[in-house]
Amino acid sequence: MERTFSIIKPDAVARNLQGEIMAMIQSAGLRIKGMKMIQLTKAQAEGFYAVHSARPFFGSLVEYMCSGPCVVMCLEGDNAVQKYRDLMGATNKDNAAEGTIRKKYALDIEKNSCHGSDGQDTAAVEIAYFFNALELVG
Ligand code: RTP
Ligand code: MG
Repeated sequence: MERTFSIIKPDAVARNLQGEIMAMIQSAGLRIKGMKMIQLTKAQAEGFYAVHSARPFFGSLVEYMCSGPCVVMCLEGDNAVQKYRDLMGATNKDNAAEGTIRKKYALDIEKNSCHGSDGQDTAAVEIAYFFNALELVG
């Protein structure tokens, strides 16, 4: 069993799509081990996406991620990191495969409806960034 971290991003929550995205996650065999709705502060979004701080899109990304509520989740399953990356599809919806969350719901390359950790190490850091032990079920 492996864990990954997911965000249903503000563009999707604004369109009330969190239930449909959670259904896709659960249908893929991933279990939700922790979940909450939050609105990120600028500092929290900058910290979360610090790896992208030198990229030209960083300021816009941070502003967008703070623009409304998100749903953050800890997901668990076999091969959870890759399984959820596959379910999300490519960053740019134009390159995302049929049946993926981004193909179905993303608005553009930035407002792409979901985040998923890119490795087991980053998953552990990201889960700990948003959840304490009492907020995760075993
Ligand atoms: P994420 O981290 O959110 O799961 O997405 P990802 O791995 O597929 O993509 P990444 O390269 O890590 O980029 C993080 C987020 O930044 C926004 N982005 N905007 N304007 C642009 O060219 C651009 N490129 C990326 C997206 O919201 C992307 O998910
Ligand atoms: Mg990424």
